[in-house]
Amino acid sequence: MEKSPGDGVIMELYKGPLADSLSHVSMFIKEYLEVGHERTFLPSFYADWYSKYASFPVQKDDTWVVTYPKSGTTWVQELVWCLINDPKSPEAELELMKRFPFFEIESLISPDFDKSLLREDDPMNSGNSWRILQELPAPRSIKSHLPKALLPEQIWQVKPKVVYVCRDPRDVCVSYYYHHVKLEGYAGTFNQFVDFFLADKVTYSPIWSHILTFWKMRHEEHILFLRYEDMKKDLAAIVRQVAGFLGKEVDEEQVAWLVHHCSFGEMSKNLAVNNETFMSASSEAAQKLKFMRKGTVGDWKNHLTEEQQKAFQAWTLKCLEGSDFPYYQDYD
Ligand code: PPS
Repeated sequence: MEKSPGDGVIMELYKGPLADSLSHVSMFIKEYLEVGHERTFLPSFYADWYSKYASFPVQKDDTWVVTYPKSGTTWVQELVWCLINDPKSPEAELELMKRFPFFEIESLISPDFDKSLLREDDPMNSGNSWRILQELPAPRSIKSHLPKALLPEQIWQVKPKVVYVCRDPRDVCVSYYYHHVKLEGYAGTFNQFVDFFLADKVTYSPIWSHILTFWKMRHEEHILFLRYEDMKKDLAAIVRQVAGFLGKEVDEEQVAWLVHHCSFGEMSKNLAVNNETFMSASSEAAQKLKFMRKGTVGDWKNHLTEEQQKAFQAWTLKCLEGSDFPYYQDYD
């Protein structure tokens, strides 16, 4: 499956050495594509969605939250939604996926996947998310994990507000592993998952070019670049920063309310955002895990062997060659 650059993007079915083991990583995905110049790793059926996504009409008063997976997306989504809307209104109790849809979710699920296992109104069920997106009233809030090159082209002309969040790739890798066990039915080992991650052969990889393209755009007026670790350090400061970026005035009482509402403890209890309504894989390991798992900085220290830490270091230094990105290089 290959499209010429004239069609907009190059897509090649991945047939490399990890192809066989990768077919067991997700119950939704059997084959992967490498898409575009960054060779973004995406499910094979993404090909059917590419044009729809590229030509999606963007509105100036949209707010897009864009991240590599497991970087704090849900956390920032809830904060952004509460700043744009009335957080004490009944709508705030609606599932986040319905008030803040996940743009490309349908391209992550095989059309052959047995959807009878899903709730009828599950955003992963055929057509649901795309319909939610079409019907979303303005001002819309939309989540995406797509890299810059694959987001709707109009984002770069219309320039709606885009909040980008990154997180230490080592913590992302740990969180993404548990995500795969819980939500994708992954039954392989953590060590094997680390190999996939460092080879940039997990969905949405490569993470570094994902982060660096937004890092380079961080001074543009319609882009806000955040880090998960800064949110952990001082959420009140981030609440003020995001409010300022969105043009919303907040007093100190509202800041305190938002800090509490968006704390890990509160979000873990909040059914509208804790994603416990998602279908978990059937394994015992999956059933035991929570989407709101740990919410900490540096959990990689509890997971990566010394050898894996060295492999992360070499990979990071290589990916950051020529870049002024200053974080996540503390390998002492
Ligand atoms: S997803 O599936 O890609 O949209 O996941 P995402 O929301 O980006 O990331 C999930 C991780 O973010 C943690 N999380 C939080 N941490 C701190 N405070 C709050 N309020 C919060 N909400 C979500 C969540 O626990 C996942 O990280 P890990 O390390 O797995 O706990």
